[in-house]
Amino acid sequence: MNNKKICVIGLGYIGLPTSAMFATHGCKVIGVDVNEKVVDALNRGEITIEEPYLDIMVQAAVRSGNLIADTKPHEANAFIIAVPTPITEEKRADMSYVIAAAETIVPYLRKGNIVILESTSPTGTVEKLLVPILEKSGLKIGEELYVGHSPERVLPGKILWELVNNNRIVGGINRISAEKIRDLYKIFVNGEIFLTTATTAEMCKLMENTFRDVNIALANELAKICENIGINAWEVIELANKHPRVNIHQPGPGVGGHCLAVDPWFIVEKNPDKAKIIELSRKTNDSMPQHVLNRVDEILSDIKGTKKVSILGITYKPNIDDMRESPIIELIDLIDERDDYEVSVYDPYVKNHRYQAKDLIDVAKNSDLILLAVHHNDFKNLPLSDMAKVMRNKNFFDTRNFINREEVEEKGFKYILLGESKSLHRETYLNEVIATI
Ligand code: SAJ
Repeated sequence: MNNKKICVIGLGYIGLPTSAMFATHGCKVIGVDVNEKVVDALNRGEITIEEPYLDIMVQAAVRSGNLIADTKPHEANAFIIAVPTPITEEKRADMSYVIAAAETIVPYLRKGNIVILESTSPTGTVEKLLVPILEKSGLKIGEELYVGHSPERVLPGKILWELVNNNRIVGGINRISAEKIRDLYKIFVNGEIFLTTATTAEMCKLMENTFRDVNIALANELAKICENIGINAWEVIELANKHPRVNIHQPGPGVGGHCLAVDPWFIVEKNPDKAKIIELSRKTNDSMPQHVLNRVDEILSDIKGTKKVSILGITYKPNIDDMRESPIIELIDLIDERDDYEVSVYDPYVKNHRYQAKDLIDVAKNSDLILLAVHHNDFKNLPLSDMAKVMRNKNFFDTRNFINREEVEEKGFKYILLGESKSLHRETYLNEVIATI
């Protein structure tokens, strides 16, 4: 058991699990949030976000007396800032929550304390934004107050497992800060902890998500190219990835979430003349909802009057309830701007969307096209026959290569796949190739 007292600012997707983790490892944790509802719920042992097993862990932590919530910070040994860093309309990092969090802890800082920024931030945030605020405490930074950045790296849906087992980067404003922060995380982290400077740690975090975004952009570009030249991008990717050093990612209707669709812009913001591939990749991924709509236009070009599109899935990725930056929301907005379309959606994880149908049959009523937008496990076995019965035209547009083509066709649908030729059917194409050899 250890007797550390930790104050976590921000009780969201990262702050709450991190608080519960420290608390169930024997620390006294004060979780701080400006939202009273979140604070009250936590003090009752309840949570306001969805993440597997988090409810059980939080309940145990609160019952043990090790985790309490408040709207104000308390004195502690360590302060962890885990507040959002959203993006503005101008694609710049909105640092107002980080600034506010840093300012609220200043009166509570004491000699020997540690301050850690976990929020994903543009490079230079710790040294140029955080440190000047913390200096108001009168403490000598790096000697009396240890400061650094340790970015979260966990995947929504697997947060608890990844918090413990992922490797972690700790960037300090000096070596002693990094070492103190490492020792704190060692309380629950089983992965390796690597030490570096604060600015390097900030860039590592941004590049991890940028790496993924750029690779998805490459896959999306490939999808568009394959549609033009009459081959199947998914097949290209599967076969190319047989190479031991190639890992092309998956195309789709766009990239969402609060990380991949946001973080690359933080690099562009600080390096507009240099970050060319990064910016183009962002724009490529952002172009996908419009590209999907262009394909819908083609598929339904023969239909006169208002066309109805039924969208399956609106979250930013499968098997979670998170809709932040979801490209499907963008797609729905684009369809909304058109007078010739009607839209209905069904997502088992989402309750109150304005177009939400009550089930898979309801969403398909009078529809001209089923558009599989998110590959939730729930969509593995669709009631295709019953859906077909209530539809006006039986088109199935799979943007995730998720649904079995033969099964869909057997039920009388025309199957269209994102990243595949518009004109040539795959088998027909293969036959043609065989015939010409
Ligand atoms: N996507 C594709 N094609 C792919 C992979 C993903 O289109 O091949 C799309 C998804 O549909 C989704 C988006 O990308 O819309 C992002 O999903 P994701 O599962 O790749 O990542 P996130 O945003 O949920 O979490 C990422 C993770 N980063 C990396 O894997 C490098 C996670 O570890 C980070 O902690 C998180 O960002 C974060 O908070 O930064």
